[in-house]
Amino acid sequence: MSRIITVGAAQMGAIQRADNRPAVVKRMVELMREAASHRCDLIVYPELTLTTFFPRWWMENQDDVDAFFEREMPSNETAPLFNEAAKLGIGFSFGYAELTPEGRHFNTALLVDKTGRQVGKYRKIHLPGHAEHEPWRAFQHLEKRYFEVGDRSWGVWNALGGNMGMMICNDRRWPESYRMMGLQSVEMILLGYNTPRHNPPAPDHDRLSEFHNQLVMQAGAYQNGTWVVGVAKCGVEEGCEMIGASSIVAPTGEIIGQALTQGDELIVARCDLDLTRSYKASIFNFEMHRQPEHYGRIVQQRGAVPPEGRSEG
Ligand code: CDT
Repeated sequence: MSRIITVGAAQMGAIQRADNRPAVVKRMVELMREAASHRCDLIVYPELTLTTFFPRWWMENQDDVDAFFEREMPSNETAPLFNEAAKLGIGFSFGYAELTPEGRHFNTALLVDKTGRQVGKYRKIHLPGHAEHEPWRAFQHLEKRYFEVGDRSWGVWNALGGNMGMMICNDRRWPESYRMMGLQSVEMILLGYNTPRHNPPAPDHDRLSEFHNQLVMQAGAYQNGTWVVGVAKCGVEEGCEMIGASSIVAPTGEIIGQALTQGDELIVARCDLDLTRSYKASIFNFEMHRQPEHYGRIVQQRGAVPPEGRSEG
């Protein structure tokens, strides 16, 4: 048996502060047309696709912050994307900064099916970075200041012929994100990211940025028997370099398609959702092999010391 979803991972190059939403949406529409020419069922865009990655700046005026947020979806500015998708009969997923009618701020991803129905919404749970101004950094990473932690867990939606889930950027480094969806029989995880190469508190990690990106997506895919579509916003944005390497990862854990550039680039793969079956039915048959009743006991009976208490000598 095979259940094929042809997916396009729409990596986006840098979006500068002066680039307005219509210009960004135009780039998204161009990638969407290219995806349609490859008969894609679904196109996936990055985290916070519509603007530059604004958490890199300390802003004191809330109006300046809110200018990066969307109060409605679709809006006049994003309508061309929704209209083009309906015309082409293609599903899509993208990330944006969401300002709710109640005034709440979330880092959000949306899934729209081929009929234009908004089937799923996810609000980022693992917000990295910091909440206060840290002037010693070349770039801030103020997600903890500008967003609330997502108010709902990871959902899985039956759409486009399969069980679809979403996570956002830093979520991909945490096994819990994949497993919460794995436990709901997810077959394809859509994931956008903005990852600066330089991590100021741990610069020794910088040379491993792409490796860690691949490591977590490949492990998450394999350990949950799911496809993972990881899509970057990358290139040099306002002087800050962000990694690319957008990847489509099979349930085998293998990367079957990867971007080569640091700019707008579409990678396309025919993904058989039935490839998830042998993993879900054998080595990762959760029903048969998981032992959650034995996971709850966190003990230090073997003398483990928390890192801050460890003697370096
Ligand atoms: N956008 C996002 O979540 N980026 C983080 C950067 C971590 S370093 C503060 C990531 O995990 O890629």
